[in-house]
Amino acid sequence: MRFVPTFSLFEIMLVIVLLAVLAACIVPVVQAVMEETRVAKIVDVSDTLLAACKRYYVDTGQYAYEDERYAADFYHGLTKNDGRTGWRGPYINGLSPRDNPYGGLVYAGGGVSFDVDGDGSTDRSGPGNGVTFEKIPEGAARKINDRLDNGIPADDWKYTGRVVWLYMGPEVHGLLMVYLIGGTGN
Ligand SMILES: [Ca+2]
Repeated sequence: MRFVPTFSLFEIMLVIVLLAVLAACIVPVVQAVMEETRVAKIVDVSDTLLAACKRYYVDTGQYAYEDERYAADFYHGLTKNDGRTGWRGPYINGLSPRDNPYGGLVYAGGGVSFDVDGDGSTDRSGPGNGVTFEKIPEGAARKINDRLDNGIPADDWKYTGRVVWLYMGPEVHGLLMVYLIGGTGN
């Protein structure tokens, strides 16, 4: 005679509840790990661009653009010969939405305006390099800020230091900007 296990409704309900509790415990952990991975990616891309922009500046004496919003070679100096004297690139393989784990645009520009030392006034402005990531949630921006702006007073972390974060409405969401090099000031 074959043994057929039977479960009471109570036992089945117990298993379902236990699975639900288990899932409720695991999901936040997985989400936290995924956010850490995304944060690390953005810090890594910023570091790569910093090195690339420095090499471009050493070669050309100018600040590069790498901006997919525009087609002209002038806006792709890190990947293509943009005609500037001394250009010896490419300085990076490319810059695409794959470099932004939150799915927004990412672009490096040839101008900066940052309160890098966090004293409340802009101290790096004018020609220089910064990188912008679109669609960055505030929680992730705060973590990136804590990695790159360690030591800058936290009260106004959104506006001071190398990392700046602005909420730009539901389409772009959070605009995260990281100072790289250049700019003049005190
Ligand atoms: Ca900051």
